[in-house]
Amino acid sequence: MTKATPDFIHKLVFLGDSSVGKTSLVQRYVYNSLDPNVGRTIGAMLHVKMVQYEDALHKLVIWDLGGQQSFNVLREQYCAQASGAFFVVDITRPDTLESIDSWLGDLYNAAGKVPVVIVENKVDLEPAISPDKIVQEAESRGFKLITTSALENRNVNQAFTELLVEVVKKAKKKKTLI
Ligand SMILES: Nc1nc2c(ncn2[C@@H]2O[C@H](COP(=O)(O)OP(=O)(O)O)[C@@H](O)[C@H]2O)c(=O)[nH]1
Ligand SMILES: [Mg+2]
Repeated sequence: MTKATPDFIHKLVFLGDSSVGKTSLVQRYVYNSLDPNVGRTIGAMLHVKMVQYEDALHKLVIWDLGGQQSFNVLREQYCAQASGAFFVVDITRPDTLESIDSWLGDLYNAAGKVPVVIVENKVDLEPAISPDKIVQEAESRGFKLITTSALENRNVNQAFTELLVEVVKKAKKKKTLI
């Protein structure tokens, strides 16, 4: 078997409050499974996925933050050198959208202004946040927005594609891909 050598490597980080579904989204995307007993992650877990996009092989190194996410120092270390980030919202919990500024502050301090995709997760459940509010939040910041269900495997691949597209677009602008 030939070993695939990636043309590009991107660090993608998952941001968002506890229990919004970060680990479930990663599990679904990388392993196409959902461990029903997925516990609260301790530390940070790295997962790797190779993706072919625009005639190049991209290695996605996906970081999933664990239980100590409330400590800002750790958050910045976690975000360092990130190429892009997901901000995950649980549509049944309005407070998970309110925390966006705190998460983005840490991301930008650590990694600069990298692309962000807002992920509205748990769309299989009854929403407690008005969709308009999330749209407005995304539009005002120029972020892509995608609705997902890790449970029902809805739009999970698309979320990663959206972020990869944005990351590649930004890298091209900086001419680092040429
Ligand atoms: N109904 C529903 N539950 C979900 C979904 N995604 C995750 N969950 C559940 O939400 C809980 C927290 O998920 P987890 O991935 O551990 O969240 P994390 O703390 O952000 O990593 C678990 O019980 C998951 O099974 C979803 O799309 N729909
Ligand atoms: Mg987790």
